[in-house]
Amino acid sequence: MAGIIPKTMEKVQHAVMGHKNDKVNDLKYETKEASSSDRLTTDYGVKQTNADNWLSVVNQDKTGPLLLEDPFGRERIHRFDHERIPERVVHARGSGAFGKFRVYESAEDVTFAPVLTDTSRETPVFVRFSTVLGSRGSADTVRDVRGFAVKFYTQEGNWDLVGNDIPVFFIQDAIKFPDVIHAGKPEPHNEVPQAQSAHNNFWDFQFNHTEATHMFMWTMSDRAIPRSYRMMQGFGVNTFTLINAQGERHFVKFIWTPELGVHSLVWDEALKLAGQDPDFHRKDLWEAIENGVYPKWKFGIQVIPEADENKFEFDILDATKIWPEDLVPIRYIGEMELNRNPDEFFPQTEQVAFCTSHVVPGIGFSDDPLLQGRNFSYFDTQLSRLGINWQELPINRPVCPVMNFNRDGAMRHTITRGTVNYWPNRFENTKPATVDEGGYVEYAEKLAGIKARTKSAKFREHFNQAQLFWNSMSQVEKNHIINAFAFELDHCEDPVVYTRMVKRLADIDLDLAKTIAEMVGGDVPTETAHPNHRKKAPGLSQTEYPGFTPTIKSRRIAIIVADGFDPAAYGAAYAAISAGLAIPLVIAPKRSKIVSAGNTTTVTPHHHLEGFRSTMVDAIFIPGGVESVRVLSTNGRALHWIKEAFGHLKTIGATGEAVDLVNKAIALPAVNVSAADEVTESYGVVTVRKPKVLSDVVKEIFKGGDGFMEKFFYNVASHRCWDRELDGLHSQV
Ligand code: HDE
Repeated sequence: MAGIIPKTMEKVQHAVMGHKNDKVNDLKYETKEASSSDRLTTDYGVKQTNADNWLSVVNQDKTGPLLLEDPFGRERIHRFDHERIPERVVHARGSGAFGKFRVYESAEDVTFAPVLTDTSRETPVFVRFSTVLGSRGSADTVRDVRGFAVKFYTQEGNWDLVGNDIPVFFIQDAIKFPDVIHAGKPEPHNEVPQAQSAHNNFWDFQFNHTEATHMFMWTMSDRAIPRSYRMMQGFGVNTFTLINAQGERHFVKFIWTPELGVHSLVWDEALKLAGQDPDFHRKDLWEAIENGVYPKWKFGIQVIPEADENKFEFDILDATKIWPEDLVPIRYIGEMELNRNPDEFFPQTEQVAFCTSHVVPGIGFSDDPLLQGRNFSYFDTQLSRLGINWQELPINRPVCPVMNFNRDGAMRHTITRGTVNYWPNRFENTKPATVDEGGYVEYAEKLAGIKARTKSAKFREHFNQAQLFWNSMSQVEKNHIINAFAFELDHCEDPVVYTRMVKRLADIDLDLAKTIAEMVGGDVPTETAHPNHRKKAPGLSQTEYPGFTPTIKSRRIAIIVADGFDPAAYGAAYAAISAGLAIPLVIAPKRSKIVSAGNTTTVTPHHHLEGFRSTMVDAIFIPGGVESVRVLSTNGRALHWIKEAFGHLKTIGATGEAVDLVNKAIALPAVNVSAADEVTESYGVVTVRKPKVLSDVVKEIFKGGDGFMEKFFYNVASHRCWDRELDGLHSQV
């Protein structure tokens, strides 16, 4: 990653080392540093004198045959041949980080788990974000669900909360997981397409499987193309339970809400980034942590007392249903911060292994049939990926003592002294804990029933919440969902697939179905068996999601210059962007030195216009300068940068002569640019003719003035200019 980003702030690498973090301390002893005083050895410790030549028979300076006896040569190749382990069958592509979790409000009324009640406690965590469908080498920005898996290293053992960025799932019963995944993964005959749901099999399954209807509305929404892992919500999806000191049980859903707000890419940008920068999200997370702009999430719970289990029109154990926030409010009780990047990808991010069945005292399962199946699956999958001793791996082992009579198995590391390896034993060594000692006790749930392959009647209703989701979207989000369906179904060549899917959409909203039928072909439906109930719920729309303070923190802002740029405007903007903890990236026609007008300032750009693309930044700023603007106006790529950023609804700022450059690139009468000295803001394009105005206002910026930079930053913090899209301007340049 080095060289891609400037370090705008003092590097706060691994700052958490200074804090008390039991997991980081635990891992210290496993971590080696390579240094120049080290000497190359084999794995069995013998120093090597030559690491470049396989031992061979040399005859009068001629290269001879290699000798199989060379242990150095063979070890290198054997080790290399076995470097790969099976990638995860789902969620293969991901990236992770260390951090800490703390509750600021005790949830002791509903649980006795110290991780959720002890406000003085800091629990170390490791979090892995992922896509679901793609292979390990696939692109980050594809349309897909994102995994959000958190391992809490608590003093009572590991708690794995293995969630997604979408609160519901495609299926209600684990037995169907292989089917939904097979249908989404590349098709079996030709292994096409990679990391895409836009194909016949995926949509064939969605039609044939009505319980997926709610979930596919979410995956067609902007939630499936996040701007950053740092700007996604996380949901435990399944219903868990909490048990308090009085022995009372509550049903619970877990929610993470990001401090930076919930934001997405636009689809065209996501498509381009998949080729231009397939590691976009991975780099973004790394970069934010290295820059000390630590991602944070609030941790919330939705709680339903046991007695109210059947009070809702949906079954609260059905993972295809949300608990609408107006019925069951989210209670935010804690916060998570990610503040340390892994030291090495493979032993940490790749080998981290999560298990939904790993909960700690005070937290339990419910009878959610999806969760019950997951509890079986995760342990099983770790056996095939990592082997039976997977929990001994440094990243997976708990920070509290582990003591039992599990023994042996491939790659066993722990060496336990003593003469017995069973319980009960004559020494009473390692005996079960009492409740007072913190032993886990299952809740004494009363169970009665007959054996059958069926579920409660409420599980059979599949459209209400799909409608609720659609109705709750803002107009912009509805447009994006329409475009997503139009794209996906256009990639289904089989008319049976897209024709049936259009019919299915009529079960959600007739107008939606009609619009998609027009776009992709198929019969235009005229009636529906499931008219839209028109109800809405809070918290579903991300453009209308409350509760975060708009900020430019960690946003990438390109400053485009060429020789002869205005040094005052450049310097003021660079300083203001850095001060706001955003990342200024200087982009020019070349990466060698660029000199300002009057030769007063020389800058070395971070990238050139061809190497970097507008898709990789959140906003662009162009300072004036007669010569700089003349050069940029004749550079097709520079004009394309501005047009593309405009098309992707990004904030564009320009001062002095650069106002004309923006005008040339965009050339839309509806977009006003500054004609005189005053700062003008129109459709997220912020301009001012007189650079002096800019510098004055920059001085004012932290006083809350109403000048150029403030308007520019306000727009950047608003993420995108939706009005540009609503008025159809984005597609006209
Ligand atoms: Fe998973 N899932 N899943 N899943 N899942 C896996 O476990 C499975 C489901 C989720 O970063 C696998 O270690 C079944 C829902 C995440 O390492 C596997 C069912 C949710 C990750 C598995 C589900 C998830 C996984 C593959 C249906 C959201 C990545 C590798 C009953 C709450 C964790 C692995 C990481 C990974 C099985 C459904 C989230 C095969 C059987 C619902 C974030 O065990």
